[in-house]
Amino acid sequence: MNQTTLLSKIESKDLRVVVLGMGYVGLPLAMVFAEAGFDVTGVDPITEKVAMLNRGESYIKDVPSDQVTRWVQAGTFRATTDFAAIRAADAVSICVPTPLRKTGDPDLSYIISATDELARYVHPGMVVVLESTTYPGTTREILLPKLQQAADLRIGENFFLAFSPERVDPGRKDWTTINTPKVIGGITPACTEIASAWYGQAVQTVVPVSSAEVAEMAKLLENTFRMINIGLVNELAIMCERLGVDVWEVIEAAATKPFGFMKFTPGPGLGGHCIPIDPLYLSWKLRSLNYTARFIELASEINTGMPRYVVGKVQDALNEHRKALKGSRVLVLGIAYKPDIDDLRESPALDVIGLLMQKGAEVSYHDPHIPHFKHDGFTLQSVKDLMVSVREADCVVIVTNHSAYDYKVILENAALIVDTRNALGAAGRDNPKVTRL
Ligand code: SAJ
Repeated sequence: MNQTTLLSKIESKDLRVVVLGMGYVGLPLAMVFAEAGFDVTGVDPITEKVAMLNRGESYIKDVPSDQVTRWVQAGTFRATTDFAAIRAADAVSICVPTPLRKTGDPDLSYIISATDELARYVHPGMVVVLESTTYPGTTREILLPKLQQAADLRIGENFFLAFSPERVDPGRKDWTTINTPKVIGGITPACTEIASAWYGQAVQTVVPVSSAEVAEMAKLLENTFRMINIGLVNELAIMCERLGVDVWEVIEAAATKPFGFMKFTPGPGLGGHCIPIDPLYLSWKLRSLNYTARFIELASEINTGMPRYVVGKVQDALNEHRKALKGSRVLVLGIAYKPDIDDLRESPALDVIGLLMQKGAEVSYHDPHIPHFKHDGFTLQSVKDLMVSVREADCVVIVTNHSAYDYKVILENAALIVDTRNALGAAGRDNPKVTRL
């Protein structure tokens, strides 16, 4: 089967789609393809996930169960742990994790194992799109050779391979998989054309680019941009403290500029599964090319240093009240990596808590979205009665500013507060009980 046959299958929606990885990227994507009229099979190695999906149940907050039920009952979506489903597929999207190893190097094991499985079943007449965030060159250097060894595949003639970065922001309602523009870059122009035609049937806007590397790099720019600007305002907070200037007021003033400026705010560090990780894929790749990505490395150094900076603030605040950090009761408010979610991945709160414990503080936490957690060998439960714990604490540290908190009441009842998010606003400025970043 060649390009013409594939294009007609795409046009007629007869294309049989497989999505590898039923996570926060793959499941919404599978639903968007099903919505567009394609027959979709979700493949995931976790049997419980597969069983839930086949019962029409969703475990991803952005995907309502009735959406899964609709397509399961329509017979156009099912899930399986068996990669052999690829044998009958015409099109495959790979949506697997790309974390970092403990060493800080990229962990491509998920991409490699998915590609090895794919190579067992790939056949002429297929289009494959990698969505997982990775370093420029992965699609061409890792996927293409593995897949081409597998069968009589001629890239751009009877087999099409592209990269399209996922842009899923869990919990966001305004920009979702279907309406967020989708960048797509192929190994060859024909690959870009086929992948764009396929995705163009399902998402509102496709942005074809000239190569897989451009698409891989565009994603890294998106998230490196955020990481570096967050690092900039974190360093600005450190500089403003030395200057005796309120960094929050400075940022609010700068943000009145209606053009040429984008507001970021300082915080206790950088959490999440994207921003702290994706840029390190880029700096790692550049190191292999004997180039040091200094902006990324400097921003990463500043961002990863923020938890220690926050603990220093706690120490100084207690010291002002003739208390040692050692033995003091410190209550951490909010531990998710950003407000109003329950995701702990890479959360700086974990580093803040670990450092406070190392220095001998009696640490407790409260998070309305995270009742308990285990980290680095310790398990903590969210305190039962927030206000009792606020009153009992020698110092309260606002690490994640969930909107569920009544900051006015917390301010009234706390002896001391370190506010790392300007959650208290003006009430926290020039207040002897409050220390801000
Ligand atoms: N953070 C700051 N200051 C800021 C912004 C964020 O300290 O001004 C911290 C957050 O507290 C968090 C970390 O940085 O710990 C990352 O925050 P984020 O707002 O970037 O949220 P993420 O990690 O959920 O990023 C995702 C990204 N989406 C994808 O990669 C598909 C990012 O590109 C989005 O821009 C971002 O969501 C968003 O805008 O919500």
